Amino acid sequence: MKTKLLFITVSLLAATITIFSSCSTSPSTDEPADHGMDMQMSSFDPSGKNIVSESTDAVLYRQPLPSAGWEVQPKVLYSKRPGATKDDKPTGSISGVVKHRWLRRVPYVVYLDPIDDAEFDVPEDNPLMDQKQSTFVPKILPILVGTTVDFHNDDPFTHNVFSPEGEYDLGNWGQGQQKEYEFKETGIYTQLCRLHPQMIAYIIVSETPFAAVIEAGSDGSFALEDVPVGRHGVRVWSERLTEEQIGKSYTVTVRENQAASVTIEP
Ligand SMILES: [Cu+2]
Repeated sequence: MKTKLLFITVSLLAATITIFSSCSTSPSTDEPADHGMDMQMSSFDPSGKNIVSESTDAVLYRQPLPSAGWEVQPKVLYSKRPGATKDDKPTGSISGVVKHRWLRRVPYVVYLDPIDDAEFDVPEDNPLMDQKQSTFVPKILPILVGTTVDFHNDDPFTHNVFSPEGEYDLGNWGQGQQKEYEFKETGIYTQLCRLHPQMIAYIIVSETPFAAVIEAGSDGSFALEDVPVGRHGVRVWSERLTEEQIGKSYTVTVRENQAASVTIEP
């Protein structure tokens, strides 16, 4: 009974904050309101599967976002080149843009569907998922399946890393220390810290090394280099997209030494 009362109280509080923020900070009616919440709620869904609604009260645990500035800056945060391919196929590039209104607020990632007869080497240096000022950095990390990620703690206090989808808990460790984990299966892995419930990041494990993170607040453009020629499917993921939007594949044909363009409008 106490739990239920607490839930109702918290929900009412959240609703109040949401209404207040919507009135005071939303820059225009068709933009998502930044309700500025940075708290974990009772209906927290670590799988992310239920976080599909664009109504503000359905999204409960995202990172605080910069309140100042709505200017759009073209910026690709992360553009990944493949490790050495095992054969010498001719390549081209993909130049694209993601158009979706939540791009003003959260990062997106694009990645390629599996490529027939292509094998890729995992990077020699493990990519890093850092914990800095109680934030995972980066918030989205795309990797090739089989890659080992280093989890590092930069803060002068203890952090933890666990993932509901990965069913791993790497334990707790202090400043300057790190642990590693090998991702043997494709999928979206939420990264959480048991000690700081507001901390969240995502590791996107796909079957190719071709992926790009599109920073929140950017113009949505991205580029994928050294892609083998042929027809490819491009997919997009963000914590704000629905299962249906995540499930869509956008076909693009890459020709040798040419840039194929694709527009992704989830
Ligand atoms: Cu932590």
